[in-house]
Amino acid sequence: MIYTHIIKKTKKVLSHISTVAPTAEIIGLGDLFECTISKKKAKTTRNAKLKDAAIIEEKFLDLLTFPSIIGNQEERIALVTGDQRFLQYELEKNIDHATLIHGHQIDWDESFQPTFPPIKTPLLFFGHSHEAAIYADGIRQKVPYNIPLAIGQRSYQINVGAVVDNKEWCLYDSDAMTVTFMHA
Ligand SMILES: [Mn+2]
Repeated sequence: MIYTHIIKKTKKVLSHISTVAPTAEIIGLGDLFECTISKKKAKTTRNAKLKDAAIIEEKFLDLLTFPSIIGNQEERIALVTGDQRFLQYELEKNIDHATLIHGHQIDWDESFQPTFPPIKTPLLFFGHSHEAAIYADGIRQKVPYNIPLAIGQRSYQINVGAVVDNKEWCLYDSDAMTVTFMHA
């Protein structure tokens, strides 16, 4: 069962969130699923069976009780299967002083340097590459774990990291205007 470890990690993150921030609203940042058909093959694949395009497990679906942004994986699964359920997620979400997108909406050059899209909020949160990262006005900085970072008047672009590899998530307090990188 390939998915057992993903379910385990997702449960650990959700339980950590409920311990640390029981009243926090949870929002996923995309790529909840993984398309098992490659990017290259996906160009010509249509009407594939869902079981051939993604691993979908009831036990995992049961954990997804929160809204999410759409990721490139959901888009690819929808493309190759025609299954519209994978397009139910929002492309962008705006919350207090923050914009949420998936990282495939950012331009990445060959050395993975991002050009962020123009947004109206000081904070941009995204997921995509499985590595937490923080950019202050576009310049990458060291990720501070477990320490609330005061946003002040700056603009930050924040990759919250991945549940699947490192059980990472980010706590954003929009009243205190702090961001805390977390490891479950
Ligand atoms: Mn992605």
